[in-house]
Amino acid sequence: MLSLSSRITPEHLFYIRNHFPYLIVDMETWGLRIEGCVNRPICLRYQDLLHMNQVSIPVTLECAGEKRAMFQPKVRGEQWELGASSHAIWTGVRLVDVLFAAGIQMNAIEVTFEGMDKGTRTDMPGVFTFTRSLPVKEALNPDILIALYMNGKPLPFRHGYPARLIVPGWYGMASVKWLHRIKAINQPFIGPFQAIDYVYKNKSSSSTHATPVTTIRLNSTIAQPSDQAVLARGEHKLVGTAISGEYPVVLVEISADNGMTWQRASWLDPQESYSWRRWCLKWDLTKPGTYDICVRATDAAGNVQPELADWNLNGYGYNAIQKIRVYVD
Ligand SMILES: Nc1nc2c(c(=O)[nH]1)N[C@H]1C(S)=C(S)[C@@H](COP(=O)(O)O)O[C@H]1N2
Ligand SMILES: [Mo]
Repeated sequence: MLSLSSRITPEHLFYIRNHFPYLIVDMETWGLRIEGCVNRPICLRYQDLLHMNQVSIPVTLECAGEKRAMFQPKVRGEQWELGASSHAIWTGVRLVDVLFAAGIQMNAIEVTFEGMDKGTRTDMPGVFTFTRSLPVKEALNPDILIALYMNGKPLPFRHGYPARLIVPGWYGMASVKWLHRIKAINQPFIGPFQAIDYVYKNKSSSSTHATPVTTIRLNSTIAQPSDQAVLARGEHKLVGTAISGEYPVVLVEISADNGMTWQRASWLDPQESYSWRRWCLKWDLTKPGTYDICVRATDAAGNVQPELADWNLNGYGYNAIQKIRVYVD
């Protein structure tokens, strides 16, 4: 389910995705360490972070597995349909400020982010933390936050308290929760949540040809009405979202005849980097029957959502034009 009564998702409806059981954080001993290829390794306590310059940025998080259930043929993994996407205003310290405070060295090529949660995997022995990396060039993006607040309140525990990374425009896996260690490294990071999971792979290509999952693909969603809904005759409102991590979304179109003719939807939200844009369309239903409704988004570079999503083994990045069927009695 998608909640769209406001642009910001109410906290109790914000999606949650964890790879491991919840952990216990001891704030007496908690600190955020910045180490590796840096001139001055540092450990910032919660109070230190609270006293640094704070920045607020609205960012939509979307799981790379959102809409996985729509892939044909089906793929393994959580069968997300709609709802693994939510929006909040995040406040915290710019990652770049912290990297410069520690004196990141020229020889660093990536920066890793380690969460405190850990556990086992089914595909290899050992205990792993949820750790991800970003290329240095990305890590220096001034919009990446070490977030301490969500919608003006201290980060809820389920969303990564005391601190989480927010990587705007990227799928959710990049935004590491329960962050406690940042390390600049001079070789590629190959942890399992980087090199095994969150790569686009298909059957024929070897793992060396797998490409990492990064930015959110151009995508739009119909939240209302839902698929297979039975509607009364009269006026209805179609409502949904559109987003892309690459270019601004400039157009959303709806078809009520399975893609034969298209109508432009109106925006409920202004264009804003990194944020979903809600759209709506009034629809007057006079004739009973079965309607195949489609929604497609277009970005500022002229890209249109594909008819078919790029099938991949782990079912990431589904962004085909969404189709639903509704019945009018
Ligand atoms: N430490 C840690 N961070 C994590 C994860 C995790 O399991 N552990 N899951 C990631 C994934 S896959 C997603 S989609 C987002 C979900 O963030 P949310 O639970 O706050 O919505 O967190 C990311 N950060
Ligand atoms: Mo995710």
